[in-house]
Amino acid sequence: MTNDTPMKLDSLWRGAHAATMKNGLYSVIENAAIGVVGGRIVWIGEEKDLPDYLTQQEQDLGGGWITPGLIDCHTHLVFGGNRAGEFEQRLNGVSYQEIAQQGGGIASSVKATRDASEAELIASAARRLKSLMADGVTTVEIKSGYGLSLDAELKMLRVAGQLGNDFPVTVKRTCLAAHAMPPEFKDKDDYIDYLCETLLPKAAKLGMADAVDAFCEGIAFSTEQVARYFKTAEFLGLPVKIHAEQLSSLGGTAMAASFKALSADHIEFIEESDVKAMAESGTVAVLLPGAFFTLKETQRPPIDLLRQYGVPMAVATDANPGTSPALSLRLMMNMSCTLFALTPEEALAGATIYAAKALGIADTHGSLEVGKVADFVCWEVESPGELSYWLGGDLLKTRVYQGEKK
Ligand code: DI6
Ligand code: FE
Repeated sequence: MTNDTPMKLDSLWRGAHAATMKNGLYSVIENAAIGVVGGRIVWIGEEKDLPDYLTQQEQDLGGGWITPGLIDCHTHLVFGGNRAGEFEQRLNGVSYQEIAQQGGGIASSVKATRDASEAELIASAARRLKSLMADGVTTVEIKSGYGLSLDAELKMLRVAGQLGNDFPVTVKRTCLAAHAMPPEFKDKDDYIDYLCETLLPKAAKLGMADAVDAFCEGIAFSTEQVARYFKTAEFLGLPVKIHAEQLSSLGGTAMAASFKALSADHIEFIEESDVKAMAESGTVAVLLPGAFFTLKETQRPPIDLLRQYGVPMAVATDANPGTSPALSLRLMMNMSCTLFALTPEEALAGATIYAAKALGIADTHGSLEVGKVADFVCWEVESPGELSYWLGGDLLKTRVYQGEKK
């Protein structure tokens, strides 16, 4: 830029290297500088190339690495109670299914969530949200799915929205009403009818869901039932996502791809034809190593096939009280490397740019590029690979949300 008028910035950030994650790669800028106006990045490059500028706020980050703010694209952060007791039972040899038959499992979280007040749900979810934020998360997706009635699902979605108002974090809300069977219904098709006729239209009309999700599994809903529910979502203009092929291969992923699903999540049991369908529909593969680990699964998602077909891979916590009580997205990045053989670069792309794509917000979030929202983190590390290397710990130095230190 050879312009006589200096560029006017709200803030200028310098003093660290940046892994911008442009195109899903580190795309490193050494000795980077980032100029922000109105919460958006207006300039990014090497500090030595900075044109003349004026700003009220110049911040020296004091070394380390800057990355995009982390994006947790799959969580069930809002729920009543917890299931630590079931964890102990499982360690003593009681199976997940036996626990479910005794009224535990998802049903116990549904009861506790229905019984909890909004204030109680906000307070318990806020603690979990703060853990994610302290470890670099600036955008989080939160699903409903422990309400399973109009009132209780809307309560969960309202709580999720309130968390986004109360904290410096962007919340994307997903309606997962097709998660399990509520006790009032005996027949799965009847419940799906209720979701299509009543619950989804109401949630859409109130603008309380950014997307719609379903659990497609033998213990939950069939491919046909989920397809019917997705048709309603499509009619209402809501994008879809799916929990599929986690424990068995039912064809949910390929069906979801036919609806141009934003993402198919878990997907341990997908086959080559599913991967091909995902590549064609632009569906992101969301890997959830926390649930894989907790359930002691052995079938890994087919990472090589996903790479071969160029399907973008995201990594998320799946934070939930049953199968993934995970509160660090960085730990999930580590586990995606250790358990699924992702590279640390793929893991970081999976928690930034491809997580943004899984939420349909990659045009504004997930990488450090001009025009994008200025959500970024400066870490006390010597290389970006360290983010996937440490198991936990406190690496965050500075967290910037929409251009402000928060
Ligand atoms: N897949 C899971 O692993 C969780 N939900 C889902 O659809 C389980 C949630 C729970 O056990 O509470
Ligand atoms: Fe989940």
